[in-house]
Amino acid sequence: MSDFSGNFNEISELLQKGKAKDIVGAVQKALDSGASAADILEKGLISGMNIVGGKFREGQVFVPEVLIAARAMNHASAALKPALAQAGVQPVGKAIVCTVKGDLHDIGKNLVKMMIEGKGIEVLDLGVDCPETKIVDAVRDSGAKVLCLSALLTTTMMAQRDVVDALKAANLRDKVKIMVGGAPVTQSFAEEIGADSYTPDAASAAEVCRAYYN
Ligand code: B12
Repeated sequence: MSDFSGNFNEISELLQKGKAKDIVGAVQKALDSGASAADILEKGLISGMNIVGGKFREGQVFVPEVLIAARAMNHASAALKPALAQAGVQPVGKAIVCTVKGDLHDIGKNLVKMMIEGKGIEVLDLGVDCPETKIVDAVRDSGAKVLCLSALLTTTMMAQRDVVDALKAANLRDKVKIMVGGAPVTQSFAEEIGADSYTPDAASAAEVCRAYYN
């Protein structure tokens, strides 16, 4: 395969600058020149977002810059969606995704959603800041076999435990496989709260999720 690294750097830089319109063109250009959607996501978009995250941590950029980068990320992800999805495949089943209560971060959740859809699974997206009651109702009513909970804050990851407990209290724990993720979440935390699985990124999340339908 030829070297697309120039495109990946360009995409990463456009993301860091929050150039929402230009990044869609750059993503399309990379796809047209044969780069895979997974590489564009990892080497361009996520690596750019990680740089923004590092600068945010160091106090070199602030919330407005991060929001502008996040908007560019959402535009670029939407442009990648057709390439990630498998056209014309009958859904094998349904999954629920959401970001837990108190947490507004949705970029990772949206990527997990897209990658899962790309595996031919229908996704019910409950959005961000999602209370346990809404999740319990969705598990009861939707027939989804897998529940994916995203949390980006050390404080809100505790809400993942609350969801597991709320499902137990509603006698619905056995109805779904619970997957947890987000930057602060770990395998041992997943085990501690009684979730079924943890994975560190959207691609592996989609693999594990798909396996639950076999
Ligand atoms: C973008 C961002 C924001 C944006 C969010 C915009 C949006 N629409 O999402 C805004 C500006 C709103 C924001 C606000 C805040 N943020 Co913020 N934010 C970030 C930042 C820079 C990037 C997060 C991101 O999108 N990463 C890229 C995605 C692709 O990665 P990801 O979410 O981790 O997802 C991947 C995996 O984790 C996994 N995954 C995700 N979900 C799931 C689910 C399942 C089931 C599975 C299996 C896998 C999985 O797959 C994804 C793709 O590979 C991070 C820093 C960082 N580097 O993480 C800080 C960060 C998360 N934020 C932080 C903070 C402190 C805040 C605020 C409290 C700031 C403030 N003082 O107001 C608020 C909180 C708002 C709230 N209530 O939620 C801290 C959290 C510290 C902590 N440990 O708790 C971080 C780490 C920055 C820092 N270093 O200080 N933030």
